[in-house]
Amino acid sequence: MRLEKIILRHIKMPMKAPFTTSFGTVDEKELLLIEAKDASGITGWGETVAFVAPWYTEETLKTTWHMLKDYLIPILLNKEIGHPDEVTSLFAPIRRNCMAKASIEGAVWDIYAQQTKQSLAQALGGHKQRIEVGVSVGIQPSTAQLIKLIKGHIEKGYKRVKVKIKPGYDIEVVQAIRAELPDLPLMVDANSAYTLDDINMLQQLDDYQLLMIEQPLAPDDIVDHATLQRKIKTPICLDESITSFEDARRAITLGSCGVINIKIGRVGGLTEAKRIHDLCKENGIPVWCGGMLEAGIGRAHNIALTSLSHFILPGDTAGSSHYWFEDIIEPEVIVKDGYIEVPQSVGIGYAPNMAVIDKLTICTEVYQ
Ligand code: OSB
Ligand code: MG
Repeated sequence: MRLEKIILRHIKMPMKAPFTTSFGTVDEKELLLIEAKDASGITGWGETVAFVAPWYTEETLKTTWHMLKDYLIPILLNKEIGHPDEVTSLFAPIRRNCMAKASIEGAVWDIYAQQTKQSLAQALGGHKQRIEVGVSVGIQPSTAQLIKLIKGHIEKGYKRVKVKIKPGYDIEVVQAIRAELPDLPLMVDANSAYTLDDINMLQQLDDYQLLMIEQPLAPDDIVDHATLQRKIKTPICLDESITSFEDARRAITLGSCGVINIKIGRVGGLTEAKRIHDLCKENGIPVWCGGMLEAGIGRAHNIALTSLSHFILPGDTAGSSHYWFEDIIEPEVIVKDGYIEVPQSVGIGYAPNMAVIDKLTICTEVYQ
């Protein structure tokens, strides 16, 4: 393939409810949509997942825009690309900036799937026909409100619930949930809000049958996580700390985690995500697909990735209506009895809804 035109659209989407973690709140999602046109007339779509502020990782909407415009698009435009895996090598001279790289690499994968007349899931080597879905619940003003929300999600069929924790909103919250919902498949995510000084509280969490505790310690750490994992029984799941295959290999070698959450944007694209999946499979480390409050295009990529065999735990890929009044794809992503059907049609399996996209677009840039 040869990309001869790339259209970037800056989109702002109102969220149904604000999403709060230990570090920040998102109440509207801004993103860049990448529409990449191949010389043969095929169009592929990608989506950036970086937030406006750098609280989750160092990338922001503006840094992804800068990287795309000044480095990544110039590398790919008019270059002959045989297979999407080549994009990872072409981008290798650019350090990090994983979310920027992943957004356009996703569009290349979409084109490749269409060119080879496969679904994106098939192109990636995924065979699951449907995927299991969990839901991630942000920090709430009260425990009563949190439990009410969780009960609503269970009624909708979600297979597991993740709650965000932070210092002062942790053990009591877990205790309260367990008192009412003793059998709920439950996990917590700290988004790096703790240090080894909090070991007492982290050890107390062992009493609540949590499936895992996600990213308790620093985003750039795998040493303290290894120390912590030796002192608690609950498996640690790494999120922020894993930005590449090499990070995953080192974390597994050190015993820093029992589970890895794979996010396409965090690791720089689908090719790297697949490599991490394969490594975890060889090493018996369960994986699941994380979420970044994606709109429909990013969500479609997550669904395709999750069709790979070793995504054995429910992901954070809730349905469109969990986040949006109106999603940017047709049909919207639907969760039924806790499952999403993996689309079998060619490409990402959902069509961009241009009427909604046009309504939400703040500005457009064209590169050719
Ligand atoms: O840490 O997994 C996280 C959302 C934004 C940033 C980081 C995280 C999350 C979530 C929600 O937990 C996942 C989702 O519903 O998309
Ligand atoms: Mg997380």
